Amino acid sequence: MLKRRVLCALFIILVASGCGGAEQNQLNVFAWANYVSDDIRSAFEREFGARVVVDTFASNEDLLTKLQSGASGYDIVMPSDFMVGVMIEGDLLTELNRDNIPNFRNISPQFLGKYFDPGNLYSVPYTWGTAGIAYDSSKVKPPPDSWTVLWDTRYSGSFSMLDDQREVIGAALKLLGYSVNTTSLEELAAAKQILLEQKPLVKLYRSEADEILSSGDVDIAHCWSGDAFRAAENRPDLRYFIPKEGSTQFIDTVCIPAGAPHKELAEQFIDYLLRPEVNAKITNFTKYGTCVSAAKEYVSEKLRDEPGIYPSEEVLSRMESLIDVKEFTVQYNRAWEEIKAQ
Ligand code: N2P
Repeated sequence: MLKRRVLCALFIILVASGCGGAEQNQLNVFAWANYVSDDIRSAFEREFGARVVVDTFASNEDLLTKLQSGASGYDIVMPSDFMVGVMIEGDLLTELNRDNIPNFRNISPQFLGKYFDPGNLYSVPYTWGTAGIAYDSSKVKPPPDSWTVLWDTRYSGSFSMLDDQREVIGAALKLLGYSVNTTSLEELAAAKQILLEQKPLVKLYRSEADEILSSGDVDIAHCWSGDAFRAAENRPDLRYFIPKEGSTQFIDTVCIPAGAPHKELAEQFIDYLLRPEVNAKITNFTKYGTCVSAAKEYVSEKLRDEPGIYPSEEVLSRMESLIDVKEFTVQYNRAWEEIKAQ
């Protein structure tokens, strides 16, 4: 009898605590740093009676590794363009139920139907931007216009590179006049070579460049556009430019991983992000370009007119999107390992 009561009490405790499994209304988000602001998170929590937990990753490859290692418990992930294709092929994403995402219609058509997910069955564009260089204009003179500033011994120990293999190798490839998507072993070897030469000058490899620029840890950073403008709010002398040799541009997306514990809540979250006012708030916070046309009128004027965030057609014509290089990826992996290991 007593035993039964104890068992019964134990059962109630386990049920009340969710059996230690996935919490009912908890949305687990795996995002780039500073992509989901606290006020967006808490506004969603209030409206949907849910809890949102956000973890961050530093590169597409980190995100891929996490999903490949099995049940991650994440409901929302944010791969960039080329990585969406890799993840679809690897059966790592779930098809979206568009009925739960009516605000999908708010997305500008220019961001839809891309090669990595032609029907947008798995991915919703979230934000877009470029990679380039941020520098403190009171310390770096004359104003640089080329990737070569990141090989200039005068700035040894005062700059950072992204901690992202395709972006860092891509910067070196661009400096050499090659495509960021090269599948030539010679071109890749040449890029690796100059990155090995650069390494003693690099203070650190870090994707969260806004943090180290704001804190003054570095005066120059290879970074993504939004991070440069976020840091400039704390350090007004910072400027951002896209090197004359060209660079990368990206579309980051929102997806639901295969086996996500809270798929419907995840779709509600995606729909929420696509409300024009909410999307504008996100853009005002992340300082990346919005993919929601109707959001633009709520985006702060300063950002809307910022050519570093919305570059001219001329600048965009020098940009490349990273694409999946398929079997050649192992060569990039190997080159990156060697660069980081030295
Ligand atoms: C935001 C990082 C931007 C992601 N902090 C680049 N794909």
